Amino acid sequence: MLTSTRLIYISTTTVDYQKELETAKRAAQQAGELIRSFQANQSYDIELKGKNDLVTDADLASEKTIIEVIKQEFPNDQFLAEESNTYTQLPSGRVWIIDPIDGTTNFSHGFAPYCVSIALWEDGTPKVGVVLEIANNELFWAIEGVGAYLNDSKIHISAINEPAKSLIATGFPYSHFDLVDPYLVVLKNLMQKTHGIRRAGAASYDLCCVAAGRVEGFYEYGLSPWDVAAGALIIQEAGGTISDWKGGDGWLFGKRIIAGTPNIVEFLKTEIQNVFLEKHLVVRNAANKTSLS
Ligand code: 2AM
Ligand code: CA
Repeated sequence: MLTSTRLIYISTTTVDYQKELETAKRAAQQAGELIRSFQANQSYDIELKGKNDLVTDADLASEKTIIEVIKQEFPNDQFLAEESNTYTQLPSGRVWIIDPIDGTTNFSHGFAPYCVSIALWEDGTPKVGVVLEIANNELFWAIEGVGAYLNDSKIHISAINEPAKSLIATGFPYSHFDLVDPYLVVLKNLMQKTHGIRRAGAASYDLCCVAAGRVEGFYEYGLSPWDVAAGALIIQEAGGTISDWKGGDGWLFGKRIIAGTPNIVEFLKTEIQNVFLEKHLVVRNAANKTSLS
């Protein structure tokens, strides 16, 4: 029997990046199986890369699997992957941006969600994004210009535009605590102005929740390209907006992101800019990152 995913492909035979999408999905599913087996056997070792910065051998095995699967199909492509990354800015050409486990802290506690995130960017533009939430086996994906999907169903951002009726996702600071005080002021204000705040613990999943209309907005600081590269395309293809905290497009390496419905992005930007100092609103890239990032 044809799945609706196949029907989408048959009706859009001219769509580029289908092979890249299928490869990314296959890599994500293989990595997901691997991560589930680590979880089922409780057989992973945890190391600290920095304060609260966990890496397990499941992260390393997942990254190896994903890169191997993609390299088999696209041997000339570049890779920007969390556990082996050396890039401080996006290289030109084709680059796969990979988080082998987004939400490693969640994974290490057996607390869902935790995800695999795989994106293909080409000359600074996202082309394909795949996020697999492993515990619930939700596969979010998008191709530039084709739309955003959860498994076989098209997804769209929420129709709610009023802050007072919106649910907002965020992440809590985990290692650079310099900005905790203004962060808490923003949090307190948003608690009072919205339906509430959610903290899932995996940024790629937060972004997919925006795309699927489960929350209206998301903001965080301190994230890396691999946390946001796939989810951002999925949001854009679902009709949403991504911005850095200044309202610019420096969110991939910029460590400050806002995403959501267009109106809620404007609302969150204003709330953040009302509280954070000007100098804290922008971090250009990892090369000139400060202790405040
Ligand atoms: P990670 O699991 O890939 O590190 C949670 O707020 C989000 O922040 C997750 O997407 C998580 O991704 C990211 N993050 C980055 N560094 C982190 C850290 N040291 N501790 C917890 N989350 C971190
Ligand atoms: Ca990770």
